[in-house]
Formats: sequence, structure tokens, C-alpha cells
Amino acid sequence: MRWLFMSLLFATLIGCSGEQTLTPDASNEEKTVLQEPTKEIVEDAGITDSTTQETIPEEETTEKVKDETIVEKAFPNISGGQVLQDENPAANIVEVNLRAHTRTLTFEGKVSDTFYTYNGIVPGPIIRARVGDKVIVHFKNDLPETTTVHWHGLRISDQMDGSPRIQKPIAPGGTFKYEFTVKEAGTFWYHPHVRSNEQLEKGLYGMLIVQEKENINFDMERSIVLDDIYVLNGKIASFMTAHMEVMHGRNGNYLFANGSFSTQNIEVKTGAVERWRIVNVANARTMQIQMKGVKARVIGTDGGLISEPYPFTSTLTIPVGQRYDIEVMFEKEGAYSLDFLAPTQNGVQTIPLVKVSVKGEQPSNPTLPNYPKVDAPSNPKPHRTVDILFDGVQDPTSPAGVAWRLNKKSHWKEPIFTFNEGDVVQMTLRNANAQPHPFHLHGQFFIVLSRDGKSVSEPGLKDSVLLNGNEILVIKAFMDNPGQWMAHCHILEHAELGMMAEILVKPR
Ligand SMILES: [Cu+2]
Repeated sequence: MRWLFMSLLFATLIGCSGEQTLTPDASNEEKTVLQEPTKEIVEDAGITDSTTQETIPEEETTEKVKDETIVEKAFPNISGGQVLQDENPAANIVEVNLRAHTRTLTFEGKVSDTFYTYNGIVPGPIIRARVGDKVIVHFKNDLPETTTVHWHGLRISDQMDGSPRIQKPIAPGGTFKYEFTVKEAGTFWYHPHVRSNEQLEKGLYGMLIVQEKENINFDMERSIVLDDIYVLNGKIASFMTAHMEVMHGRNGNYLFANGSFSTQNIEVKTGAVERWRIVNVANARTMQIQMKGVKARVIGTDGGLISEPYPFTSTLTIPVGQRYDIEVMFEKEGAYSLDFLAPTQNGVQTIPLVKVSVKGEQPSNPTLPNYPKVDAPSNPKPHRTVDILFDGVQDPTSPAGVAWRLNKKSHWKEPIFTFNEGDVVQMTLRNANAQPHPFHLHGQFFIVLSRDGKSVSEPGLKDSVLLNGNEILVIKAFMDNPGQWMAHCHILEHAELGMMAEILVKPR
């Protein structure tokens, strides 16, 4: 068995001027194929959280969560997850209690195991604030290991970013008060930054929504948290034991959206216009979705609303870490679905994620919401130009025998680059591998300029972007937020195995 493993490993290594560059392994492709989830009818009209229906609680959870549809501090109605109770009555402060702890959960008979949860549920509760609010999170770690909380996409102080290079990971039983001001409206998320490949897979992730200054009048907002999970014999499969996982990251064998294996069934009124906030929290899998028959537009991405919404007509590709806000208009009665497209050996498998039944008399005048004016990001001349090479090599000192690298180095200890606050930095990301590397830069936003020399239209400010296999991707980052910031591949196995660096942005 060990011999077989080593053979497989070596089969993937190609000699290259003394160094061995990793290429993907096609010998075991079936693991990336999702099985079709069951399609049980969920009677509740909202997207339900199956953890509330089909769980075997190991312990009573005392955390306060609100009903799915709530009006709080006059936020728009939201469905799809539970919203964390704001304990602070002040209008511009959101103060919440968040506790990470283990809980035995059973999901639809397919997996029963000890999950890691925020406040007892998977996904963790939605944290909601309004742009400009101060957010205070009283965090308690009741996991059997250290952890931190990273606020993915928020441009806050590096002291609050959950980087284990800055914050000493919180010991079991320990607490930490995260406190920051949310500067941008948008769809964000939170997750640990310690042993993240295991801690996220076990259930530690949640959406963080920053509402615009003035509410935008949708009939409903919905959160859709896309994940996959790797289950073997009814348990969360062991970590980093499979060669595929080391090479490609962990691709689950089940799609696990909003904490459910099943298609979610919802009903909406004819004429309704909704905002669907979508995040991909998977360890490695790039998600492709489609929505047919309805009028849908992409209105926002990582950095919030975009200046010019564009039609979501065919498919949308969401690499891990990225977010999209979709405006969906249900003009006519009928049945529609948001589908997940899973590539298989024989083509593409279509799995409905959300089935929408649109009913009711057509309103005489369905109207689109009024959006605040948003300027397109500027594209100034860069102050600096840097290159980052993404590759991997065989490394017997690495726990999995493979080291993933940025500019030929794993686990950078010193800053890979030092910039000054306000610098505009053009970054050329070169992928020496055939497999993709979704790049995430903490604390700053960037725009996407070109792929393989061709300019592309990927509007809006991003903090996460997919670097495709063997691709040269050019982005332009705005180093507006001083501090020490992690920069890494968001395939969590690649990050854990070295594809992890840090940039330093010096204050002016
Ligand atoms: Cu990677």
C-alpha cells in the first residue's frame, strides 16, 4: 500500500531542471465526482437549516439565535440561515457572542460525526452589521485545539484578522474579543486560520453580511453557503491521507449547501425581486452554478456592489473564498432552480441546489430596487510590479511529502514583499501547475486585469481570485490598509502545505 502511494506520488512528479514540479493526477479522478444528493421535499418555505431538524444534540446549546426571517435594526429580511443575536442596543454597534465547540451532528442519515461548530450549527450563524458599524465579537474557544477567527474580506486592523502570525492562537477554553469597524458593505465570511483544512471541513464557517448605508428594497435576501464534504462510511473522512487530497486539495463527495445535502425548496410570490448572497467555503472545489428561466443579474462580488450589474445568463464560476450577490427577479409563475454543475468523467452532472416555486398573480408593475451609485474601481498606473510563482515540489520534510510554494518557498516567515500604504501594486501570478490555485490576499482589495495576456472583464473589487492551471494572471492590488497581511492559496491543503506568505504594508 505504501509502495502504491509512493508510486502514485512519483507518477505525478515531473523532473524540471533539477526541481520536480507537481502536475495533477488523473489516476483517481472519481473522488472528485459528487454523488447526487437526495431530493427530499422540505416543507418549510424558507431555505431550512437541517441542523435544526435532523440532529442528535450532544449537549444543549445555549447560544441565542433568531428565527430565519427577522427584522433587526431595520435590516432587510433574510432567509437561509440563522442570524446571530445582537446584544447591543446601540444603533451603530453590533455585539455578539460566538463560541466554537464540538457537537455530534447527523445530517440526513449520510454523516453522523463530531463536527466543529460555531454556536452549535453548520454553517455558523450569520453576523449582520451595517457599513460603518463597530462589530464586537466575544469569542470563546471550546474546541479541543487552538483556533482563531479570520474575517474573510474585511479590511480591518491586522491585529483582528485572525492571522496566527499576529494573534497567538486561542487555546482550548480561551477567549478573545474581536473588535473592528466594517468599512465596506458586502458579503463576507468568517472561518478559522489555524489548521484550516480540518477546522473548516468540520464545520467552522459562517457568513458575515455588511448591509449598505440605506437598505435596498428587495423582497428577500437569501444566504447560500456552498460547501462540499468528504464522507466515508458515514464519518468525516480522515485528513491528508489520500494523495489526491495533497495534490488537488480535499474535494468532497457530497455537496453540502447551507448545511444540507438536499435540494432546498422555496416559494416566492410572482414579481418578487430577491438578493441572493453566495459564498464558496469549500476546502478546494471551484463551484459552477447556473440559473435558468429567470431574470438574474450579478450585482456584487467580494468588495460589495459593482458599478454595472451584468446578466447572469449562463453559468457563474465561484472559486473558494469568492462571493457573488445576485439579483433574481421572478417575473412569471413557474418552477425554477439554481443548479450546481459538477464535472464528471462523462460530462456535467446538474444538481439542483434551490428549487423555486413562483406563485401568485403578477403585480402590475414589478420594480427593480434602487441601488446606490457605485463607482467602478480606478485603474491607476502601478507604483510597483511584482511576480508570484505558484508551484509545488516533492519534499520529504513536509508531512505529506509535498511542499507547495510561492516564489519557490514554503511557509514564508519574513514578508514576501514590503509595500507602502497607498501603493498600487500590479501582481503577476504565474501558475506552474496544471491545477488551479485560488489566491486570497488579506486586508486589501484588487482588480482582475488579464489572463494569459488577454484582458478580462471580471468587474468589481476582489480579495479572492482563481489562478487557473498553467495560467498567467495579472491583478492590481490597492495597498490601502497598513499591516502584516497573509497572502495564500485558498485550497486549504495547499496553504497548510506551504503555499502561504505574508506581505507587509508600511503606514505612510
Ligand atoms: Cu493551491
